[in-house]
Amino acid sequence: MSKPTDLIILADKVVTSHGFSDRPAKGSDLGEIKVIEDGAVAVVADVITAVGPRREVLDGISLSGKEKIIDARGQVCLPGFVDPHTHTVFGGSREDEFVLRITGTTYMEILEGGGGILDTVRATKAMSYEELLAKTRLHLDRIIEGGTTTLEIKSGYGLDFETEIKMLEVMAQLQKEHPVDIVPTFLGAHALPPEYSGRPDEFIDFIIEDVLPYIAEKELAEYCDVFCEKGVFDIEQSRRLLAAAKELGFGIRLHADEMVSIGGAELAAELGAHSADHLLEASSEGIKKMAEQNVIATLLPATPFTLMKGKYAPARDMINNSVAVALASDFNPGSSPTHSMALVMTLACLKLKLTPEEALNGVTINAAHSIGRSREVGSIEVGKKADLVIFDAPNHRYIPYHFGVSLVDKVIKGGRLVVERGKLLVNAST
Ligand code: IZC
Ligand code: ZN
Repeated sequence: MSKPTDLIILADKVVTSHGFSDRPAKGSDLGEIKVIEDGAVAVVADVITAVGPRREVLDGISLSGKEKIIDARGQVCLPGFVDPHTHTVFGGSREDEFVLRITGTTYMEILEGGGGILDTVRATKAMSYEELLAKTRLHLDRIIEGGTTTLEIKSGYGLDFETEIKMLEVMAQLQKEHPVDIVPTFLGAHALPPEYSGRPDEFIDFIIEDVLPYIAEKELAEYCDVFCEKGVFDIEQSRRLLAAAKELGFGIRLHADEMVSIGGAELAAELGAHSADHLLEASSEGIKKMAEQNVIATLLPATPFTLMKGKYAPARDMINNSVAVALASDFNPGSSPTHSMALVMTLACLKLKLTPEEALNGVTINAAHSIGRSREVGSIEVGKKADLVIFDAPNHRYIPYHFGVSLVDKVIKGGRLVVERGKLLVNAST
């Protein structure tokens, strides 16, 4: 006998991709979504057991009278957002750098001058584990209130053994206690620390020999990433690090071709990376190779927006070349101080010229593919985790259109109501 239903959500519209759990949505499929009018979702424990028109769903289940009903008529129900690229664990903030950039200093000039990432490294080192945990917890509260139910988080503000591990341990602890799901990535090669000045190869050796094996043994990260960029780590250093990481069983991803075209997209394809991210300057050859090797392009339009670059990733070229496009916030204290995936959808529409449907798949199912979670989350389909968001909106297009305020009313994470009227409930943490 089937288990009794625990939760039923009724919504004016249930909007989701369908059939892209095993392969990402590419080409014209990126715009494919299902809009179920007068829809319902049934949940047993933390799993979706039925989704469809209200009458069909209600007729298909036997009601015990004990199930909780969320009546979201007049609203839209979407899958929880998946954010596949963030730097959410960090000390301090960088509003002074924000002002410097407005007045003409570039992001890379600030980094070369010992600020930027290195500023955050100093602030992160200065915080105790408990302080960092508390600060990150607050960010996660706001993140889930914005409708994100799964996110990737990178280390990379330690650049030494102790602080990198401290960051990853903060993630592990919050995975246990916070309702949001975290996918941890090790980004030890995020910048060259001053103590290795002029010796980047030795720093890469240190990461490969002293840090990576420990993280692998303790299972503190699933992915390994590198800031592969002119003036940071070059192609050869990135290749060496990522090849070693792959050998140890990490999935690999890269910050690639963000500022200068140096062959990051090609390297991602060569190494069979899961995802290459940013890609503003990716070559057409690199884009073709990514398509051939099924590397996901994770695009982060809030970053060139913040950096006032006036240039965005060639999303349409990628889509036309059958590269799977995902979207992420790049939440970090420097180049993207936002974790709003609704804003990312707006920027994807206005700057990358994606349709709202393409943007929606970019922040849900393709984002789940970017971090290896497409079988569990990213769409409202039977068997998937009940991670759902209810928006005060008449339809899904309204969400990127009406920007600058959160339209999130409720968030259901693993079948539990954790956000109501846009606020995290006090008993939401475990
Ligand atoms: O803190 O500036 N691009 N890493 C690479 C970042 C941005 C984060 C930061
Ligand atoms: Zn990043």
